[in-house]
Amino acid sequence: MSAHTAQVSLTPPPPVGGPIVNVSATLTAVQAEYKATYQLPFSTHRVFIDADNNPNTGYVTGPVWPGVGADFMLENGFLYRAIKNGADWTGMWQTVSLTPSPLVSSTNDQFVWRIPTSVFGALNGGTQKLAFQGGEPSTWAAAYVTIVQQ
Ligand SMILES: [Ca+2]
Repeated sequence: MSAHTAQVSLTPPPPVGGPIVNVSATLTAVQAEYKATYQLPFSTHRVFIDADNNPNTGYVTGPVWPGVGADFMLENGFLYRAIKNGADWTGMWQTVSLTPSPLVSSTNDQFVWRIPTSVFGALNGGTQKLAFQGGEPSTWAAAYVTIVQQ
């Protein structure tokens, strides 16, 4: 037996690639699909959707993502619509009733949401800017994603 003592770390290493990885999305005239793998045990899994690609409308996700004005937000099994503009979370979101749930899978921590493109209505500008977030504590994907309707 060695006289030396070993230093044992009880802190797990950070997840490889970051806490939120494999981020992707597609938008067609019929359906929008959003995917991300959340590698930490977050209780909330969110996608902020700037449907009109206008940072001045919807929820301003800055200071991390000042370029995103999220008109919609997916959170776990629900879709919400921003009913005002700016960075004030209070009173920002109204539930959009969808059946079935927009969350179609969370197997192996890969979250897949699908929603009909029609829910974006007049806010569908054909280009969306997306910010993926987990919480709490608030943790953002390494980069936001821009998608163009196919
Ligand atoms: Ca917007």
